[in-house]
Amino acid sequence: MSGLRKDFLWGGATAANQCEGGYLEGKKGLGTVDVIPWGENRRAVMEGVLDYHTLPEDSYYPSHEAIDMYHHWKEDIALMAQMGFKCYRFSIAWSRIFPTGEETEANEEGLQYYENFIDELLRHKIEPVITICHFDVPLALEEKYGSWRNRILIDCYLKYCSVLFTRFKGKVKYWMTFNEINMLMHLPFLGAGIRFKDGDNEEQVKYQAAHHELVASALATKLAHEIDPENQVGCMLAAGQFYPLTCNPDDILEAMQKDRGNYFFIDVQSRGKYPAYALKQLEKKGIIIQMEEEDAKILAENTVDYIAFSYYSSRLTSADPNAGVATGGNVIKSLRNPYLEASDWGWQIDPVGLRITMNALYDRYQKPLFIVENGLGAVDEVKEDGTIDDDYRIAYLQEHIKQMMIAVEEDGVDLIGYTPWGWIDLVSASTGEMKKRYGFVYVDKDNAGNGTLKRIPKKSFSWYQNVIQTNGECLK
Ligand code: BGP
Repeated sequence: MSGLRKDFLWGGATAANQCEGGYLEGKKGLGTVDVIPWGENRRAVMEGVLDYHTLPEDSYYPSHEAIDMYHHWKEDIALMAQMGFKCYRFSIAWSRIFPTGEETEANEEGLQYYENFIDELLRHKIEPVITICHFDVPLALEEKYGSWRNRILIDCYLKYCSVLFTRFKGKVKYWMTFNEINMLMHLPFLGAGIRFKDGDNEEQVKYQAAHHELVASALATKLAHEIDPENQVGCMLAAGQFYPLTCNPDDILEAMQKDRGNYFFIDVQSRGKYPAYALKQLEKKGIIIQMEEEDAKILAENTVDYIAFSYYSSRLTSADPNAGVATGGNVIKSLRNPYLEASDWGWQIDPVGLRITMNALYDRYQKPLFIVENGLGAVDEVKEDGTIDDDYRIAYLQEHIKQMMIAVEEDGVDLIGYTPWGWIDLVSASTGEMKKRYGFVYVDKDNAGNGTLKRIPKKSFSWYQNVIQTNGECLK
């Protein structure tokens, strides 16, 4: 018997901007992600240092069509059902509900689209798990107010949340307020729609925006609980424990500080106040966050119910800026760990790191965890007979699930579920590519947007089906 909960939520994860497409259909407005191009300018736009208004006219924007789930949704839900999904983590495109973010009435067409989608999931007994904001802000709010740097975004966001909680009451229980909230510090435009202007103190702008998101998250949690006490609201962290390069105490300290840089957000969302180390650091940097009198109370009284996180890899750091060799990874910088293999994109593969990260999070917060992203981005080849043998992906997931189960069975971590990232191939957030594939289902489309969009189950499809069926007992 597997030690996982009987109602363990096996499933998969995606985000609207990376799979939906239909970027202007159904009266949808533009979102910040819709102006992030594929190619050499992508990174600078995501960092908020290149103004998207200045991009060449022939730029290609992968979110506009993505894998066109907007039109393929029934077929895609049928595939999830075939795999036996217990849940599906997806995001709602804010600008589909409020095209400019400031309408007084929600866009009925957008709401109806998601309602049909949710009803179809429920018909298949698949629990919807919703990310309210996954890297997208209505572009009009960015243009008019500078996105989350302005406190007015809190009201816009709450209006949006209120519509979702009311409309989907009784149908949706699991919510996450912001995807990878700590991404704001690393890719401010992707994470929070922050575009820097001349003369900006970038750190100041980022922490102010973070504060607004943290207050918004707490108020959304409050609202969700008021509208339906059954609602469970989670925060969401781009996780991955930092290891020290050596046992030099300076390296250990550096690893601790780096972890805090990420934990800061979750410390506030889960413990309800700015941690002492953060207050000291802000003071040292001369950053003064504008707060309203009631903010402390709001944060304290509305902490999250569970801790959701993505895990792709551990990270490695040193106090010596010249030590070690830099490597790729999910945006946050890391050194090369000689004990680990890496993916084709340089993301290091560390299944034991998942167990370590789960324990670190559970020790720190003592709240149920939810692994809402994990997976291997790889190049897949369609063989002549039309099949795809992604044994490398199966091996990656096998090892991670093994460690996840050890964390539950031997360490006693309370875990709600597991939703591997990109259960169906979709646009990569960091590179905008299609070539970097995560799915159990292949989608015929290339980096430049060519392809039939045909869905083809890979070898991992039936493998995962069996994992779910045996509640993780059989990983072969
Ligand atoms: C996380 C994001 C996802 C997703 C994933 C994989 O940071 O929450 O949106 O894209 O990483 O990253 P990538 O697509 O860059 O391979």
